[in-house]
Amino acid sequence: MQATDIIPVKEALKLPAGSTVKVRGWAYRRRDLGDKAFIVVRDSTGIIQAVFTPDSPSHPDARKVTVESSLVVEGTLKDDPRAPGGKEIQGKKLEIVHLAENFPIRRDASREFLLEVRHLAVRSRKMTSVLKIRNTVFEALHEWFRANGYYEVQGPMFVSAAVEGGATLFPVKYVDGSTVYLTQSSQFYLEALIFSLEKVYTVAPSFRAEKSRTRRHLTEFWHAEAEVAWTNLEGIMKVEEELIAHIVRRVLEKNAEDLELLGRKTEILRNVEPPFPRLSYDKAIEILQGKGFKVSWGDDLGADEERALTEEFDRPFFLYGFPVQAKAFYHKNDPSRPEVTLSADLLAPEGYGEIIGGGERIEKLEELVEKIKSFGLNPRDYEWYLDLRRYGSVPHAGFGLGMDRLVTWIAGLEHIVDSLPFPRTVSRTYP
Ligand code: NSS
Repeated sequence: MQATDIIPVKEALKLPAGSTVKVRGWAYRRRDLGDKAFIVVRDSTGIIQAVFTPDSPSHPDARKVTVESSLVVEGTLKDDPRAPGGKEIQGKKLEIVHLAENFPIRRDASREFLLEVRHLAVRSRKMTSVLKIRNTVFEALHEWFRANGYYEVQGPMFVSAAVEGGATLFPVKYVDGSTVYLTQSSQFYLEALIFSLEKVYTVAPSFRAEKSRTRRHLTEFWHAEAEVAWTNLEGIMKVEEELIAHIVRRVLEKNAEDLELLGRKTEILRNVEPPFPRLSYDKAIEILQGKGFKVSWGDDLGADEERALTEEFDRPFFLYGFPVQAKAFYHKNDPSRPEVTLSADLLAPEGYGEIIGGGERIEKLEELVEKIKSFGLNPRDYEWYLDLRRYGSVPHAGFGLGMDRLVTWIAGLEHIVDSLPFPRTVSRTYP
């Protein structure tokens, strides 16, 4: 390789002092100190400082550079403990590719403003690290499913019936004038596909018209879902814990620098090894009552209750055995205790709460029809789903994992909107 080839900043920082290097990127910081012009160059791999003194023919240009200008810098590497990465480029040549206008984002920018200029804010070092972690999370998920005999499939985004209750459906006026909805979950389509492929998964957006403005709700979120024939609740919980452990291990391996930049403490992430602890809903109610929560058996547990339960654990844990009325109609009731479902949520520790919902499905036609009716729904709206119980029905189970929630927890973020580049919430669809 010739010394003047453009190389990534991260590679440049590894070379010995005296090397000639050429890097390109954007001006992350810019200042003059006496007659020296300093430019910190940022590329996708890191940042490096370049200094231009008056003896360089590029010195006048270096003084003109504005924050976020795109540029190519060439010079000699020098050790400098004060510079980021411990090295500095003594600048010889500077090519300004584009002189940026006055960049609107300042250090004291408010959270709301940063969301308004998200198309620019995604350049921040914090956001870059989150997106690198997110990339590993998605990559590791595919890696695990593929290594374990799953087929990746795709369901439709336009659907005609609710999976997770009518209250959060997004109606869309369809081309023929009818009303259809954006999907809340691909579960029913995955259930149809286990009859040929047995083990399937998908990663796709799901849509929920959530009115709740919380730190963990998006109106459009990335949903990883899996469905497995011939298995039960215990079987699917094993799948979930193996999958999550694999993803976390990969992030620890690949994103140590990003976790550090985000100030993420990694002790808890290192605890993420199967088997995960299991807490029954019954016990959870006792714990919550002991902590002074006004909850009684049968109630759904909200974010506050979940947060209180996470204080009891230093790793992800399963909450199982939810009451029938607290879970969607498709969950199978426990034959030995019909008032509870064969379902489990996986909760992340440190206050984060639910990241997965899953469980066993009803495989008998009559039982499913009865349950649909008992939820006040019309079996006719679920004709094709009922068909799956008419032709070679089998016991099966599955789950849905909120990828944005998973990234939020792994990266230790305060709010789900920071786990993806362009969040969609109750109050935001721009940029
Ligand atoms: O409603 S879920 O608990 N379950 C389902 O949708 C099942 N039909 C999935 C399945 O078994 N195939 O949602 C699953 C997960 C949940 O644990 C969250 O992590 C995530 O999806 N989720 C969300 N993330 C972000 N924002 C919103 N609004 C949201 N809703 C669910």
